[in-house]
Amino acid sequence: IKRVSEDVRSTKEDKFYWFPRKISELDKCHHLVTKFDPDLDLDHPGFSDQAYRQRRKMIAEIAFHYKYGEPIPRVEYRAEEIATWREVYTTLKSLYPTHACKEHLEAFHLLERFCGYSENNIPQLEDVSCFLKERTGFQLRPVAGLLSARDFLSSLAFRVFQCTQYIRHASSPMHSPEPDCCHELLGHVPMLADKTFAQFSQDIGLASLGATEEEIEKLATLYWFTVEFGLCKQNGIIKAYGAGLLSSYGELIVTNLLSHSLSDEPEVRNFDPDAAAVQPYQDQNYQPVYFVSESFNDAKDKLRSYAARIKRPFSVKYDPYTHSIELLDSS
Ligand code: NLE
Ligand code: FE2
Repeated sequence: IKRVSEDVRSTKEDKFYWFPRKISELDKCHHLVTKFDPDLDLDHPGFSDQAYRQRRKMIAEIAFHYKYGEPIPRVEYRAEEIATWREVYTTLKSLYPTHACKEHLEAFHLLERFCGYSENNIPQLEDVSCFLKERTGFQLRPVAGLLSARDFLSSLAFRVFQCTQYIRHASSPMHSPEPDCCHELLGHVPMLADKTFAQFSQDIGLASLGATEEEIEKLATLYWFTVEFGLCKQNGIIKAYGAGLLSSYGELIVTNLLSHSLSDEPEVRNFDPDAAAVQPYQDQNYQPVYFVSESFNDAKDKLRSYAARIKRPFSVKYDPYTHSIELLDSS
């Protein structure tokens, strides 16, 4: 509540939330939400594992100290962490040929060749960030846990993806309600290597800058049903492109994409941003509803027309040369 009054700036008679205008100001976008914290959440699989909680704290320190422009410090992962990674990696890899969209498959192949992706190695964020910069101009920065939707989305406006660096607890490899490095590296990173998808992600970010709380909530929900849990049709077959699916073999199998008829459980609907933006979602367990897009281009166009209808006292333009936001007065 306090943050609200602090963050509302006024220009002329219009009030809007503070937002970063240049990429280095993402250093100020670090507000965590305490959901899923292994120290606070009794249901967290690591709650009674002191060693795990200690390790999470160590890795979180990297994110707390990180400043824009620095290389992302490397983590030397431990044998038990690599064992969890191996379990997740090998199972998902066996599902991708039938369940993942072609953009994911292509990028995954490149990541194995050039970025240290293998069942025996947890790739380093710094290496992956360099790879993405070359592909789509996206880059990573380390984050200690789940960020507020406003801070998370605003980084996307700059083609910066906030990435966790710790790994899920060994007792629940097939699904984690919170992001971890399996989710980021196996779910998000391959998709961010695709040009159209990268633009789609940045568009959501740009739409969020200075938006009202209500609009942020809707954009975060849209993000949830696309970037996290989106499906798309390729050659008449439903495939996954959402990172939350592509990093959870428990959920990827349960979606039962291979035998879907549109009336089965879970429910699969055609993507419509106005509907997706207000659809209640499940963030503890598997989704009861998914949205399927015709293509990324189609999803991008639909999102753009949704975003154009959001009322703001200004419009924004990203300057890729200076990594900054230009404000255009639209009143
Ligand atoms: N459920 C996903 C997984 O197990 O990797 C993470 C989703 C984070 C929003
Ligand atoms: Fe995610």
